[in-house]
Amino acid sequence: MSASDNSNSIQQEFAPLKNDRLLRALRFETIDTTPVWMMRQAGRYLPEYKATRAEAGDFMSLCKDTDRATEVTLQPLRRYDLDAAILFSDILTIPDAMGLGLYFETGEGPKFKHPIRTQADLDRLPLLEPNDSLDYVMRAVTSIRKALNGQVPLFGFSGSPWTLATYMIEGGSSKDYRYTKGFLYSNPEFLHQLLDKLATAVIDYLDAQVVAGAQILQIFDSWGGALGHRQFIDFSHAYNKRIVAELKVRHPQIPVVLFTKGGGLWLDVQADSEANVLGLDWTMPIDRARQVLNESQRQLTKQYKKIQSSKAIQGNLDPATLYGSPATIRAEVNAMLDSAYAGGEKTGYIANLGHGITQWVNPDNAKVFIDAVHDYKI
Ligand code: 1CP
Repeated sequence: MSASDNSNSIQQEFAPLKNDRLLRALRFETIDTTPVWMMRQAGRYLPEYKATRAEAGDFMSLCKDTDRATEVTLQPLRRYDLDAAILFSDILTIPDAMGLGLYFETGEGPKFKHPIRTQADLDRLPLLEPNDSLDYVMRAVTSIRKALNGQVPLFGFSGSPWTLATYMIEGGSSKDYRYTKGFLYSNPEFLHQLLDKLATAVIDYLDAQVVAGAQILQIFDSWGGALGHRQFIDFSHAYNKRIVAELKVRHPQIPVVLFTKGGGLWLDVQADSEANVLGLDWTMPIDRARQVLNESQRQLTKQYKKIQSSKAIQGNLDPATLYGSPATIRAEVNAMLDSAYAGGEKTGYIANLGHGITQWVNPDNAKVFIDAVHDYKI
């Protein structure tokens, strides 16, 4: 039995989807109103999240605790009329499973005990067995999917190879990517070896999430925007394109969202992939993105001599908008939706923030954002 047959039979074990607005929008089908969710919708801005995390002890224990990971995934859905859920986990589970020793220092974000700096470090990296070292993620996916009971579709996710590589080489978060870019310009072959291993890992990881019950996938290329133009194509896009192509072989029915923060300049580049949706941050106007994507569709159709389907767009409210008043949030949402539908087509768009919601947002303002999207008449 092929992997896709397997996933289809697994998917049928779960309750049918009651709210398919998000899936309809990305297929350019008619919708009653605009679907909306928020990147990092489970997190520290919610007091109930902080309480559950305190019970679990620390962040990774929360990720590994099936019941609590399910609980925090569902918390934002109890407060808000969201059109999707996203697995509670982290992009850094892959490097952790590869033995880099992830830990969180209070107030300092993620850190790795064993960053990748030498050929020996790279050669030691094991092949990822998602159902073995990351079985806690798969258990969470299945548990969340069951608990949702068809309420909304469930996103699985992964970091992109480039974004994961920055954490693995730097040993944590970075502002300048000193070591990663150092390799890029002094020993590109080394970086390509790591990215190649990560691409294989991401494919198997996302494949396993679909088999466990994920209905849509997002690849977070959070730091792709740090690259130069040609470097983005070679060190980020090429690997994302390969990942999406392989996922489409294994699971043709599962939509894929590709989100590159700072990737607005490269929509034409990213259009040359089988991703169904491209995520935008707030620097790129949605109407302009639509024009670029329509032109790319025409060019790629010519290039491949085969009709290419249009990419839906996801995004792109500046998360800092949620520090504003309810009236400001509503005005900004209306302007965003005017821009999304300016071309006249009233579908093909998923509302979201342009990056993750921050811990300083008042939860009531997130509700204003979500309700304003649904209140907008399309
Ligand atoms: O203190 C805490 O409770 C930990 C904060 C936290 C949370 C809530 C971290 C550590 N990760 C998460 C959850 C998380 N991370 C989700 C959950 C699902 C949801 O969206 O509700 C997701 C999708 C992620 C993905 C993630 N982790 C990304 C990609 C998205 C993005 O924001 O660009 C990245 C870059 C990370 C790394 C990471 N993990 C945690 C932190 C604080 C960071 C960022 C550090 C940095 O800025 O470099």
